Amino acid sequence: MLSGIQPTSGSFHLGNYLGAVRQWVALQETHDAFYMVVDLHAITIPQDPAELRANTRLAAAQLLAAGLDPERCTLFVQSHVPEHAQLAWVMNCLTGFGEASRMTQFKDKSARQGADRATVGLFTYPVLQVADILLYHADQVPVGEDQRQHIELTRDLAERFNSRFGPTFTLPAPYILKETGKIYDLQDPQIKMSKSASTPKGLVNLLDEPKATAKKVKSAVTDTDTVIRFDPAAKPGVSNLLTIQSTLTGTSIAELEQRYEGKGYGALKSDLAEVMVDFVTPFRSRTQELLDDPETLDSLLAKGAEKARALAAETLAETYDRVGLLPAK
Ligand code: AQP
Repeated sequence: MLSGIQPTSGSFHLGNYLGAVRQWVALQETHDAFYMVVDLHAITIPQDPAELRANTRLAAAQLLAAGLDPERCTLFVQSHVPEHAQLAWVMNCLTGFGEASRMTQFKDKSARQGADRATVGLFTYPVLQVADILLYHADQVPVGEDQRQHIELTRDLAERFNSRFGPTFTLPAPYILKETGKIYDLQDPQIKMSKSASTPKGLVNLLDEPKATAKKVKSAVTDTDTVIRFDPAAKPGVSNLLTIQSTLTGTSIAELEQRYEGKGYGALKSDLAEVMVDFVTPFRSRTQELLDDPETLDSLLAKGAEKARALAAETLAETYDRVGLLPAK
């Protein structure tokens, strides 16, 4: 099991948490899990160096605050394990230019940046993701729906490598929950909640002031009807709110529909605002406590990198050997 999150935005948003991180916490109990803060992915878009460093620690602190336990999983920073970039080069040499051009995340992100400003790093970042996954022989990758295409690319490249050079890599499968694979923007429930595409009012950052979060939930876009029913096609806004509430409280959607029968959207929003405040308040203080002790955080990340590196170095050595690179004496 392997997954990663970018240290780009400072705070994680609700989509990151419900789509990915929440599953990471659950899966550390049942799997040999590797989780990382993907700083090499972050620099595919211009970053301020001091902010990137601070955000990398902040991302690690948020993962621990969300429930990752370094005794139960391997948590590390991607750039601390140089084998990621090394394997990515080999994988770049197996990837078709047209194949990489079809990645929709690249198309979206480069369109937002402007074609002239998008970098080659942004173009090949799905291939770095391929290397991330293959290094650990991950068979499952817990992510949001927006990453499905990259897992498919990973399977294609693993298969290509295996058939050209002999069985080496495990073919991974995406681990995407139907319910929370795509959390939507609160103001525009047709688009996914995203740090770069959402408006500030549509994006719930977990480290925001709880009061501001409650306000965003209360002003979420719904529809002109009054019935609280889960129907993503006809009622995307209400369905998104039901999904969030159901996941955070462990109450089924059917139960929530029953609870709000005959009640208006105001009741749902005000309950959800309360649920959100109860969730983010301890999350924020736990994150802050972890940040207040950067030495412990750094040494924990160093231990994670050491463990990850042992496995990654083995996979890279085998890959180099299969490809025919002459070993250094
Ligand atoms: N709206 C979402 N619903 C469900 N899952 C989501 N993820 C992201 N948005 C949603 C999942 O979160 C994990 C980490 O994603 P990332 O490293 O790409 O983090 P990010 O850059 O903060 O995510 P954004 O907001 O989606 O970035 P942009 O705006 O740059 O595209 C992944 O597993 C992802 O699927």
